Amino acid sequence: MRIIDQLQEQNNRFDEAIESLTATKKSLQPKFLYDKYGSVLFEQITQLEEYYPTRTELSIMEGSLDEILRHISSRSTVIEFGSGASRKIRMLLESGMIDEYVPIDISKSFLMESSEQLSVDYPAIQVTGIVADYTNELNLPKELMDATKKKTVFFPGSTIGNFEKKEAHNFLSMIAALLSSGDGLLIGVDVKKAPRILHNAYNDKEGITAKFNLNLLTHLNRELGADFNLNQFEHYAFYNAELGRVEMHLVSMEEQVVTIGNKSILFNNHETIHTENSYKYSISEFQQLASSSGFVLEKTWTDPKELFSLHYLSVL
Ligand code: AVJ
Repeated sequence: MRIIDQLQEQNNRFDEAIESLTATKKSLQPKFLYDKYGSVLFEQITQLEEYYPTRTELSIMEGSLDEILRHISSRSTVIEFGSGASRKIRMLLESGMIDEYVPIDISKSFLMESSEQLSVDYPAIQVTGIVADYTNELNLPKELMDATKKKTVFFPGSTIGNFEKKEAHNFLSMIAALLSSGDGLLIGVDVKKAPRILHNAYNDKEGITAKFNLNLLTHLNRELGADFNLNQFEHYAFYNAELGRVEMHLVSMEEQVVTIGNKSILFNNHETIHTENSYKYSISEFQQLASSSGFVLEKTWTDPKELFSLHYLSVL
């Protein structure tokens, strides 16, 4: 097991946060949700009754595992973007068909822990963890991208939904360009559905999603020495049917000034910080996006209620 840390070079990554917080419409990129505690809170979200994506994707994988593995084929390398707790990848690693696993995650401590455990549980598999922010430029070590080896990129959980449509196209095109002919992408995409189900999935009764969203401010207080008072902000999430996305915001519950370094940022009463978009796709919308980004559609799997979809795409 080895860990390659590409994030330490990106020492300006919080400059983006200050920039977007001082823009006319305040926002913060969802990657700032994932410090160590944020990753732990997200794992808790995946266990919630209201948050159907994770268990539905797992059930789809369980139901079609043999077929999925036939596409991935043997002695292959699997590169996973945003690896998190790796419950899904374990289903693939169990098959014994994968030689090398390359998890890529922005949370170093979370990645080291999960990579350590995986290399203990699967001693025959070479685990190379990469600490990186894949929404920014990504350069994977040459030896991992050897064209003679079959490679599959695994991008589960509908994290593709965090990208604006144009960015999603660019990101998929970047992956297609990284891969060689015959390689593939196994990607999970949340499907458009009744607004009430989507609303509930991001406004759980236990308030874990609210904690996850507010923890972003604790992350900035720690990393930037900011003085956000979490009691003066509130979680707010809703489904924007027109744009086909769930939006998460943090609402300023009074007029207040937050200091970050030498910057003072004024928040008007009820002004929001836009912290995440989670775009939802109909099956055909996503298939169009994938084929316009350099991929060939091989197979699409869904659950009986079409709550979630999993796609295997190949590169010509
Ligand atoms: C990890 C980005 C797929 O958008 O559903 C969960 C993150 N945000 N609850 C999603 C999330 C609020 C999740 N993704």
